[in-house]
Amino acid sequence: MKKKVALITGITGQDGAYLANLLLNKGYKIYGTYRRSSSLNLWRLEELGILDSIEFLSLELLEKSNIERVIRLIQPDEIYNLAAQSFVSLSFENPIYTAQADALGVLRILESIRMINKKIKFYQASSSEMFGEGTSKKLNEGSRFHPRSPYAISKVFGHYITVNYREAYGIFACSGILFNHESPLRGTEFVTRKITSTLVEIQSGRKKILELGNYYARRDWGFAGDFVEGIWKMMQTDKPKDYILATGEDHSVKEFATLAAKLIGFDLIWKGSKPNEYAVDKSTNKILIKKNNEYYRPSDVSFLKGNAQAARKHLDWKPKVKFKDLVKIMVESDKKKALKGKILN
Ligand code: NDP
Ligand code: GDR
Repeated sequence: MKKKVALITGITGQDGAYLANLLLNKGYKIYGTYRRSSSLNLWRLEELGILDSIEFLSLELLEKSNIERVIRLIQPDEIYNLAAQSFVSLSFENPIYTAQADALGVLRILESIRMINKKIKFYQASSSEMFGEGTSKKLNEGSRFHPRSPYAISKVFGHYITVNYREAYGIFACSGILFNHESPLRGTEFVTRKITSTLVEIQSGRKKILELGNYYARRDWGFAGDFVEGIWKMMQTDKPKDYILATGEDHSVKEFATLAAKLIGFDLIWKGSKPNEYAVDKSTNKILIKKNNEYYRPSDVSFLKGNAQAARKHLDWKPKVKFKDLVKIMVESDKKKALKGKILN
């Protein structure tokens, strides 16, 4: 039988690497796209040991002709659009670039599919950030969007344009509304990996302190390896539909940091009062974690928790890795890297 061909935009990112690994195990031929730059970001694919199994093509979300050329050339069966300016904080500094990439970039791909071959299946990486502020209840596919950042607003456009191309042109186009998912391959700008990598570096004497923004924010954190399975399952159904992927549990940044510190071997004591609490290492009495206003966002989302019942029912998907194990996996990986003297990128 002919191998299925998948195009993964954003293959150099966290989800791109895990998804490529999954699809390779399922026998796909994988084309992955990278941004042309002076230094290629291939460490995740190297860590998974799959760098040599992927055909690379350069693709920039801002260039329609570039996108069209890539799709015409490889004629994929499935396109997974994971590429995005994905850091919420940065979207406040670069809102126009973020909208170009995360909103119009999606449309450029969909338009190319419409022109070239409407049979190509399309997956869009939508985000729980689209729900924004509102409720501490579990959110489902019918919950209202109230996006709170240029990133989230761009993702809302990407989401609805995907729905529109499905409804208007009959393209198999679906969105996964994914809640936060983390791993040892997470970028160190995101809070979970910032916490595990910095605390490990403090332990090995390379850094002195961990400075965070709003550590009372609560998120529904899962493991990226589980979530890419759900992404693939969405693309294998008879009828395209949008699904939430989430664990259904919420924890605060403070809880994440406290557990990570404990697993690394620090005995933390939290002192002071909200919102100026700080954590001291009991054995040295030195401040280990403190607040830095620089990491606050102009408007943040304080609580996100998802209900993935629909994915469970229709896709037979459920996350396997629990919060405590996720923190442990990330801490262990960073400890191992630090022991080998590696840079915690
Ligand atoms: P990453 O930030 O790790 O990866 C983003 C990828 O997009 C990288 O490969 C990056 O390339 C590429 N990219 C960025 N800008 C452009 C551009 N202008 N043109 C082409 N490629 C570009 O993100 P994740 O893997 O964590 O997330 C994957 C997708 O899922 C993103 O769209 C994100 O918004 C979305 N998402 C993620 C969630 C999560 O918790 N991880 C939750 C919900 C949605 P380079 O390596 O060169 O920077
Ligand atoms: P998020 O992830 O914005 O949810 O977006 P991030 O880890 O950046 O922030 C989560 C929460 O932690 C608070 N926070 C800090 N965040 C960072 N990065 N650094 C800090 O020092 C810090 N201190 C506190 C934040 O304010 C926030 O409330 C991620 C990305 O992967 C998106 O692309 C994706 O769409 C969403 O998850 C779902």
